[in-house]
Amino acid sequence: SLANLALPVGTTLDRFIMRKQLAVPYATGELSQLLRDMALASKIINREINRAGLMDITGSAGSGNVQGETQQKLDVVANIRFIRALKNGGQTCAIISEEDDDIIHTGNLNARYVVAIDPLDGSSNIDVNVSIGTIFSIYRRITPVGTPATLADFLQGGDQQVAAGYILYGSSTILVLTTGDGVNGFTYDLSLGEYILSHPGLSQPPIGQIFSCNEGNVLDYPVSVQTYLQTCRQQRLTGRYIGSLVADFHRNLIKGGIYLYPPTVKTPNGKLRLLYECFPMAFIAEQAGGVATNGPIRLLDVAPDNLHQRSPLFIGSAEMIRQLNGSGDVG
Ligand code: AHM
Ligand code: MG
Repeated sequence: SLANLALPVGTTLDRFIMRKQLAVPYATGELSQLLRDMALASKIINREINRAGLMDITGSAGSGNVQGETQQKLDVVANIRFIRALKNGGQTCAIISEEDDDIIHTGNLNARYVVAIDPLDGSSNIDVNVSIGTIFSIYRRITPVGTPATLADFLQGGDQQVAAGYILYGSSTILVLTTGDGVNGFTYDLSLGEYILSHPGLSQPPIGQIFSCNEGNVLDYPVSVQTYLQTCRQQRLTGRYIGSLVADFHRNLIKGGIYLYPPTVKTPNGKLRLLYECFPMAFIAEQAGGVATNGPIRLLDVAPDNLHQRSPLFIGSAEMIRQLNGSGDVG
């Protein structure tokens, strides 16, 4: 049938989502609408990011703030934009965000989905014009439609994600998405205002040349991780670390590589957040043929017990994660 045809490079995201929906019998289109809402919000964020450098310049360039409008940090702006888009879109009953302590209820009691989001990750990179990203994860609620969502909807576990994705605001903007049958990348065409399928069926090379971690913390890493990193150096692999998870992950996904955020003595659970950083990235990695662990176990098998909990993360090319595991107990 038409729905099952492989879609060519150049297909718009909207068309791609529509075709996917046609392939699922009795699909209601609610998830499709939610994905379109996410994409729309990300276009707005993209616009804000691109103007950010000019925001506090007033005067001759004439691009200053509208009078009386107070300056807000970009990650706060992104948070507001995504929440607004998901509220207005109507398919999301509740959201958790890195920017908010508690569950955000959208008022859409009849909506079937909940969303966990890091609206703008890598915020330490904003002020220095380095790539940043958005990470999101979508679940079908388990509480009854018509009632407020609860913690249980968000703590279902990584294998229950129905979709996950990220947007990398880099030298170009790209949205990478999985709904559980592979991974596709859509590059934003600013002139058309559309995401265009540019990276169909992404698969991560099983082995690569790149290792990515914060070298400044190495002396606090578990011995096994230090041993593995020493092998990377002996093999003259390439060390690359941007300090933006989305950018580091994306590069390694395309080129092949491993990203490590290990536990340290000071931070035994690492730094990254399980629900809106590790889970979505792990889902995408596995769908692209990569592997993600927290050290001892498969990352998607970690049972969450808290909205903002942290987890160590080892993610990337399958063979490299295997070698890491071979160097001793991690974590
Ligand atoms: P953030 O959510 O406060 O931006 O922190 C997450 C970021 C990741 O994007 C990145 O991989 C990591 O923190 C870098 O941490 P570090 O500076 O400790 O290496
Ligand atoms: Mg973050």
